[in-house]
Amino acid sequence: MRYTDRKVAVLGAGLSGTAAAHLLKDEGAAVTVLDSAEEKTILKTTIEGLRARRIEVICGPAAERHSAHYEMVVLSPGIDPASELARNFSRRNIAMIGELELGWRSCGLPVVAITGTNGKTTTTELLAQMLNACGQRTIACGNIGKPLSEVAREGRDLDVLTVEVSSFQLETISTFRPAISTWLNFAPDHLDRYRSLADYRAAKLRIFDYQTADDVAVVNAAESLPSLKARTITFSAYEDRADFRLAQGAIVYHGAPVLRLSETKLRGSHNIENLMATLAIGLARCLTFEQMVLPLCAYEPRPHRMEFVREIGGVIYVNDSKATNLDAVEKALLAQSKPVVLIAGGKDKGFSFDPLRSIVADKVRATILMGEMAQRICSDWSGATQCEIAHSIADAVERAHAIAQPGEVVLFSPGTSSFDMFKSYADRGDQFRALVHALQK
Ligand code: UMA
Repeated sequence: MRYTDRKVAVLGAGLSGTAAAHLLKDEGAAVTVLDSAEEKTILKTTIEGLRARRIEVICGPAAERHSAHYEMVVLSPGIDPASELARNFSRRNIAMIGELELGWRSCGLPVVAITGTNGKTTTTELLAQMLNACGQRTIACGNIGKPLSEVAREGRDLDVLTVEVSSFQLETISTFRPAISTWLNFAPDHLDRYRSLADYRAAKLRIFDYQTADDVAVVNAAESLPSLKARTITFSAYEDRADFRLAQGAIVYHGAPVLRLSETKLRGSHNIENLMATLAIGLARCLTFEQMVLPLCAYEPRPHRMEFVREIGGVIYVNDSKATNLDAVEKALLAQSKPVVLIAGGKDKGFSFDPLRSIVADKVRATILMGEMAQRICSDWSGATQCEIAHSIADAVERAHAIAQPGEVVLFSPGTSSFDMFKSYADRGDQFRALVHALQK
């Protein structure tokens, strides 16, 4: 066993930390989980499950004081290496890795890793569905919600892992080497964690750090990336020099049509690039276009991503709760051909909504703002659109219903994360959908 009798601290008792702790226990380590939150705020079943296996759990202020006698520490992605909890260990020079790195070391399978500011989850799901349909056994895991450490423990009979990776996870890798690394796009995000956009980009670029000339990098041709060791395949809906590009309503590869867009259920230029990246990965995994096209055309868009909810009195309601940064809102607005009543706002992630000002002036007739950032967005967009502030999501939906006119779209595309008012973007989107369904005509 890899970690026999090693004293290991795992930071965070969420999905990643819990999976890491169980994996380390399986591998013979003496494990302690430390979490800065009070014990009562953490899932009871999680804590009971850990303690039942003699994994020590320490929560609240005591966790922050507890760093002695460990040989190694495993970090959950949501915990900033610069946080007090993590610095207790780095100050003592205790070896620190992230949960992704831990899972990778134990999984023993080739990995396709997918990063990008937007489209990671869609591409990860699209790819996993396509590979399985083509006979290459895989599961979608990583940032999508299933930690790599959990996959490693399950020991399933798989050919390859399809792993969504975030900048938070990549910050703490030290050997993670995907056979195929995918860079979808880059846009401002997570400025509540990083000091600058350059820091956020540098964390994401680590996806290529351990690749060699035997590996493949699937990259967006519109991005200027440093020179990469891996063999590259490029894609772009805008750049003619890309290997995969767009021509006359089809994705073409080196000039030959591969997939007609009208045959897929995905819409918008961002989704075209997600499809291109998936085809490029399939090509790198020796699949033929004939094999790939059918499963790609069968893929249904997931909830919370430009999801049509309902039409009431000529007004269309769209749930785009997954839009947690400005780039995603911009793409949602660009896809609209009707005047928009926009519901936006949420947690303050450290960026201004000012960059959206001109597209908002162009596409949005009225805006309803909510959450921590409501007042700030209101001043960023002052003069560009009519703004109202709502006190809850129910209030926001009622206000939108009252002002939207036939022929308009009510678009719920918050542009930031949900944690000021909701458990997750999915909880936020579920509440929006339920409120829209409850509206009277
Ligand atoms: N905690 C501390 N101290 C801190 C901060 C947090 O003790 O300073 C504790 C919290 O009290 C909590 C635990 O850490 O108990 C939570 O850990 P976590 O935030 O890493 O959350 P997990 O449940 O482990 O989920 C993580 C990813 N979360 C983040 O990166 C924030 C999930 O991505 C991922 O699905 C999961 O691992 C499985 O791999 C979510 C996410 O929002 C979806 N990701 C970001 C994004 O997509 O934009 C990057």
